[in-house]
Amino acid sequence: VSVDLHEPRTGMDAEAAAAYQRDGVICLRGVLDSAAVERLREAVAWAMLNPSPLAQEFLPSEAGGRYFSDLHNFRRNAAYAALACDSDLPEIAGRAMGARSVRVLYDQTIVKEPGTQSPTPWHHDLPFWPVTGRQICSIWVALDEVTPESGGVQYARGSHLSGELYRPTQPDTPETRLMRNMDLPPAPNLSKDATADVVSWNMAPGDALVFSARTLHGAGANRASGRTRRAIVVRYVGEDVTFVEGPHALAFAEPVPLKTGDPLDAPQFPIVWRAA
Ligand SMILES: O=C(O)CCC(=O)C(=O)O
Repeated sequence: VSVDLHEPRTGMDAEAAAAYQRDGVICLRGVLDSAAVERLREAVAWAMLNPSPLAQEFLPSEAGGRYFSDLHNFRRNAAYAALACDSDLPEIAGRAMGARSVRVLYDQTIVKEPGTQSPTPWHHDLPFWPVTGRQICSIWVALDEVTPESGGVQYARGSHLSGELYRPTQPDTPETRLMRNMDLPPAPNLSKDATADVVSWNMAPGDALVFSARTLHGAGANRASGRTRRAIVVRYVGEDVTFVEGPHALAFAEPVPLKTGDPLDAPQFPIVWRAA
């Protein structure tokens, strides 16, 4: 695969929204200032010392490197809450998706330490999640410099428009076999496809990727010696999104009091932005 490497855009304007709609992904420069980045680095360090019951180590300790994930920290940590609910992120999500109102779906912390060999397999997020609709996006905020060597996330440009859905990249166990969408076909490995139209970005701390839940993406190993790759990803939905009962790959700490077809009107999913 050849990856088209870009620099981030400078603002969430109409052109950026059109690019998000067309390509399924954009990268924005300087969404957070350095003080906010520092507060969130401290929050990630806190989360790694105090992991929630839904935290995961994606690698055995003897594998070398470390690939840590935690979920829903905006509900237990003020710095995460400020990012998810009170920063520029909700408005960026609303303008990109063309939504009139924006709710937080959840947040995820992803830390890939240097020497982590395992790639993030190609996938898209929607089949993991208990929702359906068009207005579903993630904002992946870099807390470190990100380059191809440190495992910058790669995206298949325009893949959100294909209409295809692929199974979650869960290990095959009796429990995961019962999850929704595990009967879908596996996502193609675009790293092996010379014709794939793949884009990625060189990012500075505070830059952010905005991408659709339908856009195929994956990431390589972190081969950058001495440079960890910390990110907080906040997932947002607009008003056209409804709930789908599970079980799904994405777990919530508390039961979600909704039925299939309901709007996401529940305390887990606060409204954080409305169009003027
Ligand atoms: O950070 C990564 O390597 C993958 C991120 C990802 O898959 C996501 O945020 O949906």
